[in-house]
Amino acid sequence: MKFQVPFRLPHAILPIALLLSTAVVAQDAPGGKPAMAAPQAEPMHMAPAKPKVRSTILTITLGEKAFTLTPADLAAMPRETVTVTNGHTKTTETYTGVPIAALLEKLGLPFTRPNEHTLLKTYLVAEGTDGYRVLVSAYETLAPIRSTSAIVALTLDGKPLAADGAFKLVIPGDTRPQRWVQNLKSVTVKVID
Ligand SMILES: Nc1nc2c(c(=O)[nH]1)N[C@H]1C(S)=C(S)[C@@H](COP(=O)(O)O)O[C@H]1N2
Ligand SMILES: [Mo]
Repeated sequence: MKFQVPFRLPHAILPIALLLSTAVVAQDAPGGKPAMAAPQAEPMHMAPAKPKVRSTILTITLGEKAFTLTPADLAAMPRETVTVTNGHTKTTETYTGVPIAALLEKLGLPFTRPNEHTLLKTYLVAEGTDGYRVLVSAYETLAPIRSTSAIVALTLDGKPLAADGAFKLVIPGDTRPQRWVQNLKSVTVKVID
């Protein structure tokens, strides 16, 4: 097929047009860097301000409702075991602990049909003793939704968590362990308006 040029551009127009387009790009991107920075692979997080201290007690809160749980309290609750790949160490890890669903149930939010929409607009702020905090959607912690439970782990490969404290949040399916809060000290549950 023959490409038909509708009219002949005067030879001077093309360089001028190129110059103009360069000027627009330069205005968008001071310093010659692209205006939209490419997503960076590393680093993904900032170091928390407070030192790491072993977690020994877990506080769960939803508005006025608050519970403090000891390792023995959690060990007495129904537990689940999850096998995950730690994207950081590239190893397979087996954690046992209490599903977040059980904590939500304790706070009056069991996964039932009448609660489904509330759970869809509920989030958790999980905090470590060092002040490291992450957000998790309540819905994505539930086994009926993601086929595996997010848990408050008590043991790793059958042994206590050692340096990771008494409790560690483990979210199976995360390809990086950034949300696996070590030395977990609190889970604050919030329902958006
Ligand atoms: N309390 C707490 N938990 C945390 C962190 C942290 O700084 N504090 N770092 C996270 C990050 S960024 C990673 S990669 C994982 C893995 O930790 P590791 O260095 O023990 O493998 O822990 C996550 N959990
Ligand atoms: Mo990390």
